[in-house]
Amino acid sequence: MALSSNNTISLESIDASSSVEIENAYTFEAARYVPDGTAVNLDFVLNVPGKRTSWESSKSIKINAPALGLEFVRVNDDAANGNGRLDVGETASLVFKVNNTGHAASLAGKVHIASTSSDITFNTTEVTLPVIEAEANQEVSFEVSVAAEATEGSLVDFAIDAVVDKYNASLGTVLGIGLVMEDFETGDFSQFPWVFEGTQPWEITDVNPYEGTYCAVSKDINNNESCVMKVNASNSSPQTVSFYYKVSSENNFDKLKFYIDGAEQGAWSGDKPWTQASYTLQPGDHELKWEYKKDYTQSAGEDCAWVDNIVMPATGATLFANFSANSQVVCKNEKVHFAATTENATSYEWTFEGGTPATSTEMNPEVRYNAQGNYKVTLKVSDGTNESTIVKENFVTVENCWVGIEDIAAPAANFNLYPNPNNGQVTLEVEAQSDIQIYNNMGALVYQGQLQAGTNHINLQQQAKGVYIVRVIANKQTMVKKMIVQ
Ligand SMILES: [Ca+2]
Ligand SMILES: [Ca+2]
Ligand SMILES: [Ca+2]
Repeated sequence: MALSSNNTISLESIDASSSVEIENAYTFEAARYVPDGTAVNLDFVLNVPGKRTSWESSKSIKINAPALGLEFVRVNDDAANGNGRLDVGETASLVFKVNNTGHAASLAGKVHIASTSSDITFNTTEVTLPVIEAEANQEVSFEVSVAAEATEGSLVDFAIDAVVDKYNASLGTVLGIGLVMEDFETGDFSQFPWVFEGTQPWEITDVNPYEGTYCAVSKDINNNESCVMKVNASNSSPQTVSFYYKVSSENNFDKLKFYIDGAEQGAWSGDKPWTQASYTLQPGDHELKWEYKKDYTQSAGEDCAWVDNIVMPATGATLFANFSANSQVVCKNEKVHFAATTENATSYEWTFEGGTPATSTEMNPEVRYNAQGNYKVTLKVSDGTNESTIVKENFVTVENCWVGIEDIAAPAANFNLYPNPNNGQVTLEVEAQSDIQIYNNMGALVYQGQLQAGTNHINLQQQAKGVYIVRVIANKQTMVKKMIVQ
């Protein structure tokens, strides 16, 4: 933050036991990027001519700024089959929410989307983001089409980046295409490699299925007997397994039980109509098992259990390249910190259009750009077996925050600056009224104001020691000098 007005004001005399209030005594300008809630300490010194003592006081103020976050909301396929999922050959909208959890409204910006999947095409990869008030949010949506050749039950990824001036947020999300479902409509157990255990297998029935013509039903068994059917599933990301069940049995004693990897997840008995059950599967290989088991005595109802519409985890690609950056709008030669966010990757191949370095194999490289423009970033990752590549067009915007120090010849804006190095107190001499901007070495504006023809004094003692770029603009000409505060 910089004081953009004179940092010394004069006071008239103050009567004993009284106070004066000075409105708009100081004005401030915050840098373009300041994290929300950053504390700024202001020190005040009151000097009275002729008095040896000075009075000091401090005040800390917080800077309000936007703070952006992104979340996936839903698949809007109301214009297609309306099942809330992406299906093979379908065109739908992906809805995301940009949250501004900060204490200041965000400026208008943009949201980009990309995918590593060749089964996905976007109507547009960039949408405009309007101003978002503090602690408010804005939904944005992207129209996507799923190729007719896409595999039912495969996974696709989406990488979303919101950019609002120097503030940004990134999100990666993975969705399944269509469903891998056992609905027993083959009329047998041939669709999946079912295995049967217990006293009796399960069988297919066409009596009162949950949906369609068929469902699975446990076979007629005696006391102390069981019917078991099980199938293996494999998923690379946390996913859901769900199914519909129905029971008619001796309540609390003869039960339908569902197991994941041998661990009981649910048990139902008595008279239960068709009901959906849903469980999360952690990544890995899993055994899904349904068992109807009777205790040692008594029977009730139809003495069996039914299962239909088992939704298995989606399969397919296991590796999705994605990355984020600390800032997507930077000054020339400002460092950009990239971070690969792909899980399970073991190697990284970055390509930075217009960047230095132009390529990297680090997980989290740092890159500078030396010319104004919008640049593409490509990341290819590998886990030793699979590869995945994501291309983000116009990912980095490089601004000409200051003119190159070495390539200036601007007589109208010529100025003297001394002493240099200095302790933060600096004198500037200009020939005509000029605008002045001072940037720190991260490209952040720390001071701006106007210089009058002649001698001007600027106090930067509240700024950190280091190298500053002083830019003076007069008569549409710009002159830049380097200044060292020590
Ligand atoms: Ca759908
Ligand atoms: Ca069915
Ligand atoms: Ca019983």
